Amino acid sequence: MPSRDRSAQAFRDASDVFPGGVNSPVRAYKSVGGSPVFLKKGKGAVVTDVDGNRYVDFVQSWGPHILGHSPPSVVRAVRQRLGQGTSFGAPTLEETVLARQIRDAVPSMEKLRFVNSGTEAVMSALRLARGATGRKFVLKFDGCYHGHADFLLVQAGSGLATAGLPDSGGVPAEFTAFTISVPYNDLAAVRQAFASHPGQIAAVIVEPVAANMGLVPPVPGFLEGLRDVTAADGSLLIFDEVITGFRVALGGAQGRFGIRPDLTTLGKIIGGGLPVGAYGGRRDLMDQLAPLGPVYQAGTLSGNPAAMAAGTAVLKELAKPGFYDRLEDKASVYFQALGRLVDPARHSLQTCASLYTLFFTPGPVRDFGQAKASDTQQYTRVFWSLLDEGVLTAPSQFEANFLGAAHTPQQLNRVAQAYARALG
Ligand code: KE4
Repeated sequence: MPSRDRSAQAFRDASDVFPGGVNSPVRAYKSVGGSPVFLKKGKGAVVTDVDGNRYVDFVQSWGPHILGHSPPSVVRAVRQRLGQGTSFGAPTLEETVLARQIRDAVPSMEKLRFVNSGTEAVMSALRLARGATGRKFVLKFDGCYHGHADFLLVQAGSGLATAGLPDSGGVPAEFTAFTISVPYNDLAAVRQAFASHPGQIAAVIVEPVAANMGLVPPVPGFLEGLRDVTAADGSLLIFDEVITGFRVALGGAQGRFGIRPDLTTLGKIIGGGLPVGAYGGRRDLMDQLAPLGPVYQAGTLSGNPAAMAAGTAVLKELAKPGFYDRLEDKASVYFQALGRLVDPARHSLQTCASLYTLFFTPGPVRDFGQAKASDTQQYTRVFWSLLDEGVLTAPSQFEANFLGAAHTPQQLNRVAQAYARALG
């Protein structure tokens, strides 16, 4: 059993100054118990904690590190940029460079704007949707998480699901009165919501591959149905691709599944681990933003040059021929190895591209209700067993795990063996 005494002391110290000892709830290991590891460095697929323990990392900062930690080209680009100044509050060339890379890969984003987080991107996109349509209601899906804007903390996934919080304190009922939440993958429920609110729903926002209740892919026809229902009602379709963007394909889930949303939100990968978010879409919508139009959104550090430089370096790598084929070929070998270990009567392994979740409930898991039936005590037991063998997975059943280019077949083979012992 590796010593994690320094992490434990660090957690005690942090708990004196941060609520729960962390700056984001899921990091506190509340749902798996125990004391979280404090990480010191990352290189490739491996992270090292403050006790010197090394782990093959599948959290990957919750998605940005599709290339692995500290990729040389990214570190070089950020170092070079930082030496010229960290932020100006003025436009820089780097913003346009990254925006053009994004638009080349995601053509539905005819215009876009950078912000500093996924939360900001989603909050801004929904304000724009309401401003452009003049409608009040927004429709989301149970178990999906779109950041922590007040009106979206309804049946949300990720840290709220982890904490068993269907909603959040501090959000007056009036703030969520125009938020409709229905089960994921349930087109009938969506149609019913539109029938009950004809011409009143500004937008449907969806994780095109849900990754915040554990990994729940869309059933065939679900995304196409959302596109049809919203178009028929004059409502907007927003793909929240903060996780899936540049993850499940260079063109994101919209490229993988061939659906063109009206607006898209991005984060994580496009900043290479530095704070960034983006939202964009139809030109006629985006041109309603200040300073052109009446919908306001702003940010001191939006388009931060170092984050732009990091994003550009990452997207240059991702655009190289064969990147996603190689990643998914490697991932599918690993998933097949895991698949041979699971007992369909007790587990379900759900994957999409380089994302996966092992649920401790028979599958398929198609929505939040089914995900919540998972045996989180079994999840916890396996989490700690893997951690003790040097494998860092998501410290919550209601999160996804991330593979990247840096995970080697040898590491993945060793990890599969650790799973075999943990599940044995
Ligand atoms: P941020 O504000 O955390 O950058 O992004 C919010 C967000 C928006 N949309 C989707 C689909 C997301 O997954 C997220 C944030 N993802 C979680 C992990 N599931 C962030 C981890 C955390 O909260 O610490």
